[in-house]
Amino acid sequence: MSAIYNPHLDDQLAAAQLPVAKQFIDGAFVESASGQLLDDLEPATGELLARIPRGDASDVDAAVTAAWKAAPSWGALPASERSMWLYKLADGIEGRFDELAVLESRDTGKPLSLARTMDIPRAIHNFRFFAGAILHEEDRALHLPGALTYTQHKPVGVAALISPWNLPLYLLTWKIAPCLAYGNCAIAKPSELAPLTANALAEIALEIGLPAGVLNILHGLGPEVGQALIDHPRIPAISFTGGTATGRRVAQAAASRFAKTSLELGGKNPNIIFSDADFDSALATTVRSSFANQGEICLCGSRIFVERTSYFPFVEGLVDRAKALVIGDPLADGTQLGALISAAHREKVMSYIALAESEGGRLMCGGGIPTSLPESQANGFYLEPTVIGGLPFDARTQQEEIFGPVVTVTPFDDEREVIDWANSVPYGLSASLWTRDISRAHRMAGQLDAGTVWINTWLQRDLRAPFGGVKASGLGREGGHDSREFFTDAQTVCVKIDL
Ligand code: TXE
Repeated sequence: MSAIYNPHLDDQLAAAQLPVAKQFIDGAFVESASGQLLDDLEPATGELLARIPRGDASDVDAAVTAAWKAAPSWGALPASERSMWLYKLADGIEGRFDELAVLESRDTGKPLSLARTMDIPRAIHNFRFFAGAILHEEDRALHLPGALTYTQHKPVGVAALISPWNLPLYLLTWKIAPCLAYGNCAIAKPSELAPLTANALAEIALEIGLPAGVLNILHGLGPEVGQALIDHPRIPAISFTGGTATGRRVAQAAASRFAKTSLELGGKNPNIIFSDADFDSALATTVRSSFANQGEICLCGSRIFVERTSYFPFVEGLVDRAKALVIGDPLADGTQLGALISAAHREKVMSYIALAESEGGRLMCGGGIPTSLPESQANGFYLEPTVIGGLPFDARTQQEEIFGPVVTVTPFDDEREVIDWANSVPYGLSASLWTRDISRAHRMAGQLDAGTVWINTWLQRDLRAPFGGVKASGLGREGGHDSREFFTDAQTVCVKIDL
């Protein structure tokens, strides 16, 4: 959690020798123009973890100047050379794998095992995927009598990349990798709540000698440095992942100056489980899609609809498994659930549990702060995995994004009903559908308001596929060719041929 710098925490930091991040501008680590700092707290303990610069519009100006200075030569490099730089960044992350996994776990409260199996491997994969992808791009040639028309993809130049705290390095590199790969320079802003692996990535860029200005990383508060980025007249593209309310601000700021935007926002994703599904597999995956990363993944399934004939055994299984999840020190072996990102976020999540009860919901497990934690974790931002039943599909708890280890369960009777309920929310990021009836699976997939539909699985990703949401879950797609479309402008060239 970030807060304005508290000098009393200085001694703690010096004693622990923990990182002090800096702005990374024009290939060098520098103080922010304001000279002010923010405190970065460790969610598992509530104690100071690091300090970061409190960036502002002056830092943004400096980064924009550096990025545009580097852009022409970076964009002119052959794809094979940019590819090589991306491989070097991937190797650099891999070379510091253990350290980065610990940093990510401590900065976010997520289990170290998850950082090791998901966050850091995916950050490496993001760079390697786009390093390979740009070697295989093709443009179109269109033939008419008397004319040859062809397309070419020109880099947009400089892009702002703004990411959230839940999957810090994973999501930041999902933006940085294609941005750089397709010939642009980046100004990346990690969340102020989990900034440390981004700082480590800047160290890696420096170590490998990435040309100055190609990757700039700015720290600070969203409404300050983030707002200055989205308002900046010389940033033609903004890729943003975060909350829907912030996404709306980004869209408004960008629209006023016709900047390109890609917005990946919140979700309220349904898991739909039919009685003919593989029960054990549906149950095991639903436990994961409910509580992985403490439920703080935009793709988590937070509304679980189960066909009435299987409802009781399924919910009983879900509750038993939720109760058995090991919650506690993210760094300890065997921990399955760590701490939420901040005290404020835990309060928000808990306010939804209270809301659910006031709406007539029944708490089937969890709902409170765990009481059996060791003293070292007593001030951490933990919350029990929580299952709530008995709510109508249109209760606020079933409509609004909670973004924590809280799910609702609801029985349904037929396909039409559950599609209507699934589509009743303002969001449309993903859905997970469980059935052995192939026709039903395909028929329903097309009817669900969701950017991604998983059938008998969850969170499996092919990075060539478009990723994004509909409705309040966002605008635009990234991944594979869609990332290329976003980070470049297609230009059409028409040549007259004398016949
Ligand atoms: O996200 P914000 P917050 C949801 C989740 C959560 C809610 C708010 O429901 O409770 O959003 O979380 C930067 N101009 N998700 O407040 O504010 C900010 O610094 C430019 C879903 O933490 O959206 C950070 O880098 N940038 C989500 C980034 O935006 C601004 C993941 C995201 O922060 C800015 C996280 C501004 N005015 C939360 N204000 C998902 N879909 O994965 C903030 N930022």
